[in-house]
Amino acid sequence: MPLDASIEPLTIIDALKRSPARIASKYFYDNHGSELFELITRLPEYYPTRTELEILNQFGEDIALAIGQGLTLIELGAGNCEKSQTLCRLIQPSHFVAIDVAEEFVREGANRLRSAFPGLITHTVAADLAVPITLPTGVPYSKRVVFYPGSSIGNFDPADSLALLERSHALAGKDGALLIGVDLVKDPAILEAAYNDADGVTARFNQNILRHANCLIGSDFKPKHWRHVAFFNNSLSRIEMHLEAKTTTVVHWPGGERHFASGERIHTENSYKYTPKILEDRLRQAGFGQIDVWMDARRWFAIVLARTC
Ligand code: AVJ
Repeated sequence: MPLDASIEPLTIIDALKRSPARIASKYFYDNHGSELFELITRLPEYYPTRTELEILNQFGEDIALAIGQGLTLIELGAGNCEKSQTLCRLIQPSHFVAIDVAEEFVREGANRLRSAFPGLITHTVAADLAVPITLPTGVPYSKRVVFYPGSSIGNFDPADSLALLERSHALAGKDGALLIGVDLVKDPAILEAAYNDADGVTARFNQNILRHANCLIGSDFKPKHWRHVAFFNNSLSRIEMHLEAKTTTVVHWPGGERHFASGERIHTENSYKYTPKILEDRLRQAGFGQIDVWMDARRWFAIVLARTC
């Protein structure tokens, strides 16, 4: 994890001292967390990943036709680049740029992609999507398609998601587009099951953020002492994940500590669920023009192509 040691630990500690305490969800993704997330994507309860792939496969030709050819594919939060594999087969880009916070992980993904598509020029960028992204020199300016799959936009609250869409618009450039996957509002029981899987993988993923925090700030969290809590917040249209102290506990780090009462929570994630209408409105607000939407038959997930004007 490429972290700026002079800034990041302070941010984590500040958020931990607040009431309620928070740990930003980007800290899920150390290497172990990225592996756990990969396991999540294969859980029977976790429908988003497979539904998105289903849409890509079912409507691949339409999507490819709408996007066009000879372009530069820029994937945000690329992870293992598995989805780009499918997309690259469909649209045959000339360049591929993978951007992710987990540097090692994304390098491996890009390497796999390069061997699957000889001749494809690939770049990797280690970056946090919460700040403006600078691309390496050599990335063409024209015909850029920013790919943001997996409903990763769900982690951003409405104001931040708008900012992210605006940055994507800028990144895509003049004759570019954004291809984005979003999880849709549905029966809360289905949503909640996806974040409370029977095998407890999501619980381990949630608890792992504490181990990662221990590495980053030298704290002494004991992950097993924290219960995984996930529920749908209907009024804010989001899944919330928290870690709840099983007993009264004090967490220490060099230069500080925080007392937690039994039952007190640390908020670790929001995962916003969209309606197609809300997403389209936000895309227009961010400056996008023509919009195409593809959905699975159950309307659980949407892939949206938004063109820059
Ligand atoms: C990667 C943010 C899309 O919100 O569904 C999965 C992360 N958290 N299970 C999501 C996640 C718990 C995931 N995103």
